[in-house]
Amino acid sequence: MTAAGPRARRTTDLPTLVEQARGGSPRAVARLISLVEDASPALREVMALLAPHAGKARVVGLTGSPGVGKSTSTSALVAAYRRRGMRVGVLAVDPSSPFSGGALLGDRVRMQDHATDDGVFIRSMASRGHLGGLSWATPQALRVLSAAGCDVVLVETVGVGQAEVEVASLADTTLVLLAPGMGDGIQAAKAGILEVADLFVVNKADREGADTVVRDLRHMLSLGDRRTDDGWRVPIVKTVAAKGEGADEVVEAIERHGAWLAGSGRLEERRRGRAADEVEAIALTVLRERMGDLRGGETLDRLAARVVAGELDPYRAADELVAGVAGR
Ligand SMILES: Nc1nc2c(ncn2[C@@H]2O[C@H](COP(=O)(O)OP(=O)(O)OP(=O)(O)O)[C@@H](O)[C@H]2O)c(=O)[nH]1
Ligand SMILES: [Mg+2]
Repeated sequence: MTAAGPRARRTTDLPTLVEQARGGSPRAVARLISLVEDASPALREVMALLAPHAGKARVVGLTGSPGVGKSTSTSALVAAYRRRGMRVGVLAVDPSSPFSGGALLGDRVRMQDHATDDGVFIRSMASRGHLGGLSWATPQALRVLSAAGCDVVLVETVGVGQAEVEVASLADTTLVLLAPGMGDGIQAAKAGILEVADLFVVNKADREGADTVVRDLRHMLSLGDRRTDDGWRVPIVKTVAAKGEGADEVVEAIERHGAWLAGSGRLEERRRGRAADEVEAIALTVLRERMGDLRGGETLDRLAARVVAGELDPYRAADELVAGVAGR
Protein backbone atom coordinates (compact mmCIF):
# COMPACT_ATOMS: atom_id res chain seq x y z
CA MET A 1 0.00 0.00 0.00
CA THR A 2 2.04 2.86 -1.24
CA ALA A 3 0.85 6.39 -1.83
CA ALA A 4 -0.70 7.10 -5.20
CA GLY A 5 2.14 6.58 -7.58
CA PRO A 6 2.68 7.78 -11.12
CA ARG A 7 0.15 5.26 -12.45
CA ALA A 8 -2.69 6.67 -10.37
CA ARG A 9 -1.70 10.24 -11.27
CA ARG A 10 -1.79 9.49 -14.92
CA THR A 11 -5.16 7.77 -14.95
CA THR A 12 -7.02 9.96 -12.47
CA ASP A 13 -6.80 13.30 -10.89
CA LEU A 14 -7.98 12.07 -7.53
CA PRO A 15 -8.87 15.38 -5.86
CA THR A 16 -11.04 16.24 -8.86
CA LEU A 17 -12.66 12.82 -8.82
CA VAL A 18 -13.43 13.16 -5.11
CA GLU A 19 -14.85 16.66 -5.66
CA GLN A 20 -17.07 15.34 -8.44
CA ALA A 21 -18.26 12.50 -6.24
CA ARG A 22 -19.05 14.97 -3.47
CA GLY A 23 -21.03 16.95 -6.00
CA GLY A 24 -23.10 13.83 -6.62
CA SER A 25 -21.65 12.66 -9.93
CA PRO A 26 -22.71 9.01 -10.34
CA ARG A 27 -19.77 8.40 -12.65
CA ALA A 28 -17.26 9.68 -10.11
CA VAL A 29 -18.92 7.63 -7.35
CA ALA A 30 -18.77 4.52 -9.54
CA ARG A 31 -15.10 5.09 -10.33
CA LEU A 32 -14.18 5.56 -6.69
CA ILE A 33 -16.00 2.38 -5.70
CA SER A 34 -14.19 0.54 -8.50
CA LEU A 35 -10.91 1.67 -6.93
CA VAL A 36 -12.12 0.13 -3.65
CA GLU A 37 -13.16 -3.06 -5.40
CA ASP A 38 -9.78 -3.36 -7.08
CA ALA A 39 -7.90 -2.59 -3.87
CA SER A 40 -6.15 0.16 -5.83
CA PRO A 41 -2.99 1.77 -4.43
CA ALA A 42 -4.75 5.10 -5.06
CA LEU A 43 -7.12 4.32 -2.18
CA ARG A 44 -4.71 5.72 0.36
CA GLU A 45 -5.02 9.18 -1.15
CA VAL A 46 -8.75 8.80 -1.84
CA MET A 47 -9.48 7.88 1.78
CA ALA A 48 -7.41 10.82 3.02
CA LEU A 49 -9.45 13.14 0.80
CA LEU A 50 -12.74 11.58 1.90
CA ALA A 51 -12.04 11.43 5.63
CA PRO A 52 -13.53 14.82 6.54
CA HIS A 53 -16.72 14.09 4.60
CA ALA A 54 -17.48 10.55 5.68
CA GLY A 55 -19.63 9.03 8.37
CA LYS A 56 -22.79 11.01 7.80
CA ALA A 57 -24.93 8.34 6.18
CA ARG A 58 -27.05 5.93 8.19
CA VAL A 59 -26.03 2.39 7.24
CA VAL A 60 -28.78 -0.19 7.05
CA GLY A 61 -27.90 -3.82 6.41
CA LEU A 62 -30.34 -6.32 4.91
CA THR A 63 -29.70 -9.97 5.40
CA GLY A 64 -31.63 -13.22 5.12
CA SER A 65 -31.83 -16.46 3.18
CA PRO A 66 -31.61 -16.43 -0.62
CA GLY A 67 -34.92 -15.55 -2.23
CA VAL A 68 -36.46 -14.10 0.92
CA GLY A 69 -36.91 -10.76 -0.83
CA LYS A 70 -33.86 -8.68 0.09
CA SER A 71 -33.51 -7.02 -3.30
CA THR A 72 -37.24 -6.45 -3.65
CA SER A 73 -37.32 -4.96 -0.14
CA THR A 74 -34.29 -2.79 -0.89
CA SER A 75 -36.09 -1.39 -3.90
CA ALA A 76 -39.26 -0.77 -1.84
CA LEU A 77 -37.21 0.94 0.88
CA VAL A 78 -35.46 3.13 -1.68
CA ALA A 79 -38.89 4.30 -2.85
CA ALA A 80 -39.99 4.96 0.74
CA TYR A 81 -36.86 7.00 1.50
CA ARG A 82 -37.20 8.92 -1.75
CA ARG A 83 -40.75 9.88 -0.79
CA ARG A 84 -39.17 11.45 2.29
CA GLY A 85 -36.78 13.35 0.07
CA MET A 86 -33.70 11.50 1.27
CA ARG A 87 -30.74 10.55 -0.88
CA VAL A 88 -30.14 6.83 -0.90
CA GLY A 89 -27.19 4.61 -1.69
CA VAL A 90 -27.53 0.91 -2.37
CA LEU A 91 -24.57 -1.40 -2.06
CA ALA A 92 -25.04 -5.01 -3.09
CA VAL A 93 -22.06 -6.88 -1.72
CA ASP A 94 -21.08 -10.30 -2.93
CA PRO A 95 -18.45 -11.53 -0.53
CA SER A 96 -18.39 -15.09 -1.80
CA SER A 97 -17.78 -14.79 -5.49
CA PRO A 98 -14.73 -13.32 -7.16
CA PHE A 99 -16.86 -11.91 -9.97
CA SER A 100 -20.20 -10.18 -10.07
CA GLY A 101 -22.52 -13.02 -10.93
CA GLY A 102 -26.04 -13.52 -12.12
CA ALA A 103 -27.64 -12.58 -8.85
CA LEU A 104 -26.18 -9.10 -8.97
CA LEU A 105 -27.21 -8.67 -12.58
CA GLY A 106 -30.73 -9.69 -11.62
CA ASP A 107 -30.67 -7.06 -8.90
CA ARG A 108 -29.65 -4.43 -11.37
CA VAL A 109 -32.65 -5.22 -13.49
CA ARG A 110 -34.89 -4.99 -10.43
CA MET A 111 -33.36 -1.65 -9.54
CA GLN A 112 -34.28 -0.22 -12.93
CA ASP A 113 -37.16 1.64 -11.27
CA HIS A 114 -34.59 3.87 -9.61
CA ALA A 115 -31.99 3.90 -12.36
CA THR A 116 -32.87 7.36 -13.63
CA ASP A 117 -33.30 8.96 -10.21
CA ASP A 118 -30.27 11.12 -9.43
CA GLY A 119 -31.01 10.88 -5.70
CA VAL A 120 -30.16 7.19 -5.78
CA PHE A 121 -26.75 5.54 -6.15
CA ILE A 122 -26.76 1.84 -6.85
CA ARG A 123 -23.63 -0.20 -6.90
CA SER A 124 -22.72 -3.87 -6.80
CA MET A 125 -19.40 -4.85 -5.39
CA ALA A 126 -17.57 -8.13 -5.35
CA SER A 127 -14.79 -8.34 -2.85
CA ARG A 128 -12.69 -10.33 -5.32
CA GLY A 129 -11.57 -12.67 -2.62
CA HIS A 130 -8.94 -10.41 -1.11
CA LEU A 131 -8.16 -11.15 2.49
CA GLY A 132 -10.49 -9.53 4.95
CA GLY A 133 -12.16 -8.03 1.89
CA LEU A 134 -15.49 -7.27 3.45
CA SER A 135 -14.04 -5.76 6.57
CA TRP A 136 -12.35 -2.93 4.78
CA ALA A 137 -13.83 -2.76 1.28
CA THR A 138 -17.40 -2.27 2.47
CA PRO A 139 -16.61 0.54 4.93
CA GLN A 140 -14.58 2.26 2.22
CA ALA A 141 -17.41 2.01 -0.29
CA LEU A 142 -19.71 3.34 2.44
CA ARG A 143 -17.39 6.31 2.88
CA VAL A 144 -17.62 7.09 -0.80
CA LEU A 145 -21.42 6.96 -0.73
CA SER A 146 -21.58 9.00 2.44
CA ALA A 147 -19.32 11.67 0.98
CA ALA A 148 -21.55 11.72 -2.10
CA GLY A 149 -24.35 12.99 0.12
CA CYS A 150 -26.31 9.81 0.78
CA ASP A 151 -28.48 10.17 3.88
CA VAL A 152 -28.88 6.44 4.09
CA VAL A 153 -27.08 3.49 2.52
CA LEU A 154 -28.77 0.11 2.20
CA VAL A 155 -26.33 -2.79 2.12
CA GLU A 156 -27.61 -6.07 0.72
CA THR A 157 -25.40 -9.13 0.95
CA VAL A 158 -25.62 -11.72 -1.71
CA GLY A 159 -24.61 -15.14 -0.57
CA VAL A 160 -25.09 -16.90 2.68
CA GLY A 161 -23.35 -17.99 5.80
CA GLN A 162 -20.79 -16.04 7.73
CA ALA A 163 -21.16 -13.08 5.39
CA GLU A 164 -24.63 -12.43 6.75
CA VAL A 165 -23.26 -11.99 10.22
CA GLU A 166 -20.22 -10.10 8.99
CA VAL A 167 -22.31 -7.53 7.14
CA ALA A 168 -24.41 -7.03 10.22
CA SER A 169 -21.33 -5.74 12.01
CA LEU A 170 -20.95 -3.10 9.29
CA ALA A 171 -24.41 -1.62 9.68
CA ASP A 172 -25.92 0.82 12.16
CA THR A 173 -29.18 -1.07 11.87
CA THR A 174 -29.49 -4.65 10.69
CA LEU A 175 -32.69 -5.96 9.15
CA VAL A 176 -33.13 -9.71 9.14
CA LEU A 177 -35.66 -10.82 6.56
CA LEU A 178 -37.74 -13.94 6.83
CA ALA A 179 -40.59 -15.26 4.73
CA PRO A 180 -43.17 -17.98 5.05
CA GLY A 181 -42.59 -21.26 3.28
CA MET A 182 -38.82 -21.07 3.62
CA GLY A 183 -38.35 -23.72 6.24
CA ASP A 184 -40.26 -22.35 9.26
CA GLY A 185 -39.20 -19.97 11.99
CA ILE A 186 -36.16 -22.04 12.84
CA GLN A 187 -34.45 -20.44 9.85
CA ALA A 188 -33.92 -17.42 12.06
CA ALA A 189 -32.14 -19.35 14.73
CA LYS A 190 -29.27 -20.44 12.53
CA ALA A 191 -25.77 -19.07 12.53
CA GLY A 192 -26.25 -16.21 14.91
CA ILE A 193 -28.77 -14.46 12.71
CA LEU A 194 -31.14 -13.95 15.61
CA GLU A 195 -28.46 -12.14 17.59
CA VAL A 196 -27.65 -9.64 14.87
CA ALA A 197 -31.20 -8.49 14.15
CA ASP A 198 -32.19 -5.00 15.20
CA LEU A 199 -35.40 -5.42 13.32
CA PHE A 200 -37.18 -8.43 11.83
CA VAL A 201 -39.02 -8.13 8.56
CA VAL A 202 -41.44 -10.91 7.72
CA ASN A 203 -41.75 -10.49 3.98
CA LYS A 204 -44.18 -12.16 1.56
CA ALA A 205 -46.96 -11.49 4.02
CA ASP A 206 -49.33 -12.07 1.11
CA ARG A 207 -48.49 -15.73 1.44
CA GLU A 208 -49.94 -18.18 3.85
CA GLY A 209 -47.93 -18.74 6.99
CA ALA A 210 -46.64 -15.21 7.61
CA ASP A 211 -48.44 -15.00 10.94
CA THR A 212 -46.90 -18.29 12.00
CA VAL A 213 -43.43 -16.91 11.24
CA VAL A 214 -44.25 -13.81 13.32
CA ARG A 215 -45.50 -15.97 16.17
CA ASP A 216 -42.42 -18.21 16.08
CA LEU A 217 -40.20 -15.16 16.08
CA ARG A 218 -42.00 -13.62 19.06
CA HIS A 219 -41.58 -16.88 20.87
CA MET A 220 -37.87 -17.07 20.11
CA LEU A 221 -37.35 -13.44 21.08
CA SER A 222 -39.11 -13.99 24.40
CA LEU A 223 -36.92 -17.02 25.08
CA GLY A 224 -33.74 -15.23 24.13
CA ASP A 225 -34.63 -12.05 26.00
CA ARG A 226 -31.21 -10.77 25.08
CA ARG A 227 -32.14 -7.15 24.62
CA THR A 228 -33.74 -6.38 27.96
CA ASP A 229 -30.57 -4.76 29.28
CA ASP A 230 -30.17 -2.83 26.07
CA GLY A 231 -33.61 -1.30 26.24
CA TRP A 232 -34.23 -1.98 22.55
CA ARG A 233 -37.11 -4.31 21.83
CA VAL A 234 -36.58 -5.85 18.43
CA PRO A 235 -39.68 -5.07 16.39
CA ILE A 236 -41.23 -7.41 13.83
CA VAL A 237 -42.72 -5.79 10.74
CA LYS A 238 -44.75 -7.63 8.10
CA THR A 239 -44.26 -6.57 4.50
CA VAL A 240 -45.26 -7.39 0.94
CA ALA A 241 -42.14 -5.98 -0.65
CA ALA A 242 -43.31 -6.89 -4.13
CA LYS A 243 -46.14 -4.35 -3.69
CA GLY A 244 -44.22 -1.91 -1.51
CA GLU A 245 -46.53 -2.67 1.42
CA GLY A 246 -45.00 -2.14 4.82
CA ALA A 247 -41.96 -0.25 3.51
CA ASP A 248 -42.97 2.93 5.35
CA GLU A 249 -43.39 0.99 8.59
CA VAL A 250 -39.92 -0.49 8.11
CA VAL A 251 -38.43 2.97 7.54
CA GLU A 252 -40.18 4.24 10.67
CA ALA A 253 -38.80 1.33 12.70
CA ILE A 254 -35.32 2.03 11.31
CA GLU A 255 -35.70 5.68 12.34
CA ARG A 256 -36.78 4.66 15.83
CA HIS A 257 -33.78 2.38 16.10
CA GLY A 258 -31.56 5.20 14.89
CA ALA A 259 -32.90 7.52 17.57
CA TRP A 260 -32.36 4.85 20.19
CA LEU A 261 -28.82 4.21 18.97
CA ALA A 262 -27.94 7.88 19.10
CA GLY A 263 -29.59 8.45 22.47
CA SER A 264 -27.99 5.46 24.15
CA GLY A 265 -24.49 6.09 22.85
CA ARG A 266 -24.61 2.84 20.91
CA LEU A 267 -24.21 4.52 17.54
CA GLU A 268 -20.84 5.91 18.50
CA GLU A 269 -19.90 2.58 20.02
CA ARG A 270 -20.86 0.61 16.90
CA ARG A 271 -19.09 3.02 14.59
CA ARG A 272 -15.93 2.92 16.68
CA GLY A 273 -16.04 -0.86 16.64
CA ARG A 274 -16.36 -0.79 12.89
CA ALA A 275 -13.49 1.65 12.46
CA ALA A 276 -11.35 -0.55 14.70
CA ASP A 277 -12.12 -3.59 12.52
CA GLU A 278 -11.25 -1.63 9.42
CA VAL A 279 -7.98 -0.23 10.74
CA GLU A 280 -7.02 -3.69 11.95
CA ALA A 281 -7.81 -5.24 8.57
CA ILE A 282 -5.72 -2.65 6.75
CA ALA A 283 -2.86 -3.01 9.21
CA LEU A 284 -2.89 -6.78 8.77
CA THR A 285 -2.89 -6.36 5.00
CA VAL A 286 0.09 -4.00 5.18
CA LEU A 287 1.96 -6.35 7.50
CA ARG A 288 1.17 -9.35 5.31
CA GLU A 289 2.46 -7.52 2.27
CA ARG A 290 5.65 -6.57 4.07
CA MET A 291 6.09 -10.10 5.37
CA GLY A 292 5.52 -11.34 1.83
CA ASP A 293 8.24 -9.00 0.62
CA LEU A 294 10.55 -10.53 3.19
CA ARG A 295 9.87 -14.07 2.05
CA GLY A 296 13.00 -15.25 0.30
CA GLY A 297 14.61 -12.02 1.43
CA GLU A 298 17.86 -11.64 3.29
CA THR A 299 16.50 -10.99 6.80
CA LEU A 300 14.26 -14.03 6.86
CA ASP A 301 16.98 -16.21 5.34
CA ARG A 302 19.49 -15.09 7.94
CA LEU A 303 17.03 -15.69 10.81
CA ALA A 304 16.07 -19.10 9.42
CA ALA A 305 19.71 -20.13 9.21
CA ARG A 306 20.25 -19.14 12.85
CA VAL A 307 17.17 -21.15 13.91
CA VAL A 308 18.50 -24.20 12.04
CA ALA A 309 21.90 -23.75 13.66
CA GLY A 310 20.27 -23.66 17.08
CA GLU A 311 21.51 -20.12 17.76
CA LEU A 312 18.02 -18.70 17.98
CA ASP A 313 14.66 -20.08 18.97
CA PRO A 314 11.82 -19.57 16.48
CA TYR A 315 9.91 -17.18 18.79
CA ARG A 316 12.84 -14.82 19.12
CA ALA A 317 13.38 -15.05 15.37
CA ALA A 318 9.71 -14.18 14.77
CA ASP A 319 9.98 -11.24 17.21
CA GLU A 320 12.94 -9.90 15.31
CA LEU A 321 11.14 -10.28 12.04
CA VAL A 322 8.01 -8.53 13.31
CA ALA A 323 10.05 -5.71 14.82
CA GLY A 324 11.82 -5.25 11.49
CA VAL A 325 8.56 -5.26 9.53
CA ALA A 326 6.68 -2.94 11.85
CA GLY A 327 9.54 -0.48 12.10
CA ARG A 328 9.75 0.21 8.41
N1 LIG B 1 -45.37 -13.22 -3.08
C1 LIG B 1 -44.37 -12.40 -2.87
N2 LIG B 1 -43.22 -12.55 -3.55
C2 LIG B 1 -42.21 -11.70 -3.30
C3 LIG B 1 -42.32 -10.66 -2.35
N3 LIG B 1 -41.16 -10.00 -2.31
C4 LIG B 1 -40.33 -10.60 -3.18
N4 LIG B 1 -40.97 -11.62 -3.79
C5 LIG B 1 -40.42 -12.51 -4.84
O1 LIG B 1 -39.46 -13.37 -4.27
C6 LIG B 1 -38.43 -13.65 -5.22
C7 LIG B 1 -37.05 -13.35 -4.61
O2 LIG B 1 -36.96 -11.97 -4.34
P1 LIG B 1 -35.56 -11.23 -4.25
O3 LIG B 1 -35.87 -9.82 -3.85
O4 LIG B 1 -34.75 -11.44 -5.46
O5 LIG B 1 -34.90 -12.01 -3.04
P2 LIG B 1 -33.40 -11.86 -2.50
O6 LIG B 1 -33.47 -12.13 -1.05
O7 LIG B 1 -32.81 -10.58 -2.92
O8 LIG B 1 -32.69 -13.06 -3.22
P3 LIG B 1 -31.10 -13.30 -3.38
O9 LIG B 1 -30.46 -12.00 -3.72
O10 LIG B 1 -31.01 -14.31 -4.45
O11 LIG B 1 -30.65 -13.84 -2.05
C8 LIG B 1 -38.74 -12.81 -6.45
O12 LIG B 1 -39.40 -13.62 -7.40
C9 LIG B 1 -39.67 -11.75 -5.91
O13 LIG B 1 -40.55 -11.27 -6.88
C10 LIG B 1 -43.55 -10.52 -1.65
O14 LIG B 1 -43.73 -9.64 -0.80
N5 LIG B 1 -44.52 -11.41 -1.94
MG1 LIG C 1 -30.96 -10.15 -3.98
